Amino acid sequence: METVTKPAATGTSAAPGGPIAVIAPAQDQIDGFHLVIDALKLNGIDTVFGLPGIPITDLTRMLQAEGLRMISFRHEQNAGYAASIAGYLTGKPGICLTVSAPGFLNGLTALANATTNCFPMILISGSSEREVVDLQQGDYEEMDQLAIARTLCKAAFRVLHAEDIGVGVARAIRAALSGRPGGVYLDLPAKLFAQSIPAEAGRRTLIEVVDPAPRQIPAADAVKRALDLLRGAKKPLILLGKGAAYARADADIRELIEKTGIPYLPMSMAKGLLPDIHAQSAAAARSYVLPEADVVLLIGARLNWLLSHGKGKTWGGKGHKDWGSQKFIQVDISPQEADSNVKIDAPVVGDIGSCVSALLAGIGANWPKPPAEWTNAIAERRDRNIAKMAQTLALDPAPMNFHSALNVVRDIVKSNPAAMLVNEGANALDFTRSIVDMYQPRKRIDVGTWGVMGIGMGFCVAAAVVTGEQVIAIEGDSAFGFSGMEVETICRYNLPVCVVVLNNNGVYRGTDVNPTGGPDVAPTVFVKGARYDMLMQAFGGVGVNATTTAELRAAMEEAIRSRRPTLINAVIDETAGTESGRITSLNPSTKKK
Ligand SMILES: Cc1ncc(C[n+]2csc(CCOP(=O)(O)OP(=O)(O)O)c2C)c(N)n1
Ligand SMILES: [Mg+2]
Repeated sequence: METVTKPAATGTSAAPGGPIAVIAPAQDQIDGFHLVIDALKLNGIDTVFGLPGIPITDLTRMLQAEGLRMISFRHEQNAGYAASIAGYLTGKPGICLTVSAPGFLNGLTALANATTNCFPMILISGSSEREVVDLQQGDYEEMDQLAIARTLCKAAFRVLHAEDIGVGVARAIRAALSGRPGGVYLDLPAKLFAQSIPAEAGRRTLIEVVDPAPRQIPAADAVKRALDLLRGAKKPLILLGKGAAYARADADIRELIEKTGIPYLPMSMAKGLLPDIHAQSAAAARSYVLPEADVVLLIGARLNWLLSHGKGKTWGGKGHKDWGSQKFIQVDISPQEADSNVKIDAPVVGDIGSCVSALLAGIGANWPKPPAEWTNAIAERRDRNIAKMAQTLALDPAPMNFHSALNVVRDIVKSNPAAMLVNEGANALDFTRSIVDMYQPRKRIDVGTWGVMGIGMGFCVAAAVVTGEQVIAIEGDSAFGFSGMEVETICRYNLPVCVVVLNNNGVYRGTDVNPTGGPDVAPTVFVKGARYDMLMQAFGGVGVNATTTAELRAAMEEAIRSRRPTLINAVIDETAGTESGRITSLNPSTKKK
C-alpha cells in the first residue's frame, strides 16, 4: 500500500504545519492495475488473450477477478493472433497482454500481421524500469519496446502515470478502430501498476470512447463518377475483399450485387459474404474474368500481390508489368490506397458501409443488367470448371489426397454453415479455399495478406471464445506445427474445436530427398507417419487417426456432435502437394538451363 500525502484529518498526530503521512484506506485509492481494468471494461472489452509473468501476472489475475475472460496461452504469438482475429470478428479491438522484452517480441509478429491485415488489435505489454532501460543499465528484460513497436503498427503509446491510463487506453482504442483498422501498441511500465491515486478522481480520468469508428461518408461526386463508369461497362466485375466482410454491410453488399446483376469474385476471407453457390459468383471462372473485365469495382480489396497488383498476364497485360485495359473503381476507407499499383479511375473514399449504401442509392431501380454475352460466357466456364472439379472430388483414392479429404470437409461445412473455418498451409490452404464453399459472412479466417503460417490454433481459440460456434480448422502439417502446443489451451478451456491436420509428411509434400545421400532428411520433410492426433489425446481431447474418407467423415461428424476438442490426423498421399501450392511462381529460382 502506498504512503500518500493527505490534508490534515482529525485524530492524526503529525507535527503542526507538515504534511501528514497516512496509510490510505484501500477503498479510497485505486491502483494502476484497476485503472487499466476499469478503462477496458468501460469500453466494452470483455476478453483478454495473453500470457502471465512479470510485471503483468497480477493484472491477469485481477482481470479474471473483475469478471473479464482472461484466456491464457502457451506462447504470446498465438495469443496475439487470437486477439487480432477477435478484433476482426467482433469489431472491437482484440487485446493481447504480454510480459516485457521476449514476451513483447513474441506478440509483435501478430501485431504487425494485424496491421497488414487491417485487424483492430491492441498489444499491451508490461515493460521494465524506464530509467534503467534508457541508460541501458541491464534491467530484467530490458528493451526499448515502444521504439521497436512503433515501426510495426498503426500507433504506439506509453503511459507513465496512473492518471493517464484512461487517455492511453482511449487513444489505443481509437487508433485501432478508426479509419483503416490496425494494430496498436500500448506500453505499460511495471511501476505504473502499483501507482495509486484517489479512487474517485482516478475514475474521472477514464474515457468511454464515443464513436470509435466514425462513419466516413463518400463525396457525392466520387460516387457519381464511379456509377457513370460502371453504367457504361460491357464486362463489369465486382471484387470483394475482407474489408467488405469486416464492414458488416452484408445486406447492402448483397443488394448491390443482385440489383446490378454484376458477376463478383470474393477474396479468401470475403467468401461467404454471399453464399459461394450464388449464381453471380465468378469464382470458378477467375482466370477468365480478370483479364476480360472492362470495369472492375473493388470493395474493400487492395490490388496487392494476391490480385497480381492489378496488372500482368492475370489482368490481360502482355508482360508481367504491363497493365491490362480495364478501368478500376476502388471503394476503400484509406484515401492513400488508390493508385498504389495501377491507375484507379474512380476512387470512392469512405467507410465501406456508407460507400456501398451511397452506390446503392445511386443505382436506383432501372439499372441495366450487364450484357448477356458476358454473364453467359462466365456461366459457361464456371459450369464447366465446376463439373470438372466434381469429377475429381468424386474419386476416392487410397491413400487420401487433398481433393478427397476436402470433399468431406466441403460436405461437413455445407451442413454446418454457421461453423467457423480456420485455414492455413500451402496446398492445404489453396485447395480448401477453392473446394470448400462458404455460406455465411466472416466464417472463413485464414493466413491473410501475408500468407503467414502460425495463425491456426490462436484463431481457433479466439473464434470459439468470441463466437461460441463450432470451429473447424483445416491445417497443413507444417502449418499446424507453428501453434500446435495450443491444443492444450483448446482442451483447458474445453473449446468446440475440430482440427484436421492434412498430413502429407512435410512442407508442400513429403517426398524430397537429401541430394547428398547423407543421414539428414531434406529440409521440407518431417517424421513420416507422425500421429498429431496423439498430441490432442495428451491433454484429454479426442484424437483420431483417419486413413480413409469414411473415417474422416465419421470423426468430423462426431466432433461436431460432441463439441469436444478433437484433432484428426488425416493421412494424405505424400506425393499429393505441389511446391508452394498455387504460388509456385513466386519462388525465386536460378534461370532454367
Ligand atoms: C511464418 C511463416 N514461415 C514460413 C512460411 C513459408 N511457408 C509457406 S506454406 C508453409 C508450410 C506448407 O506446408 P503445410 O502446412 O504442410 O501445407 P501443405 O502444402 O503440405 O499442405 C511454409 C513453411 C510462411 N508462410 N510463414
Ligand atoms: Mg504438409
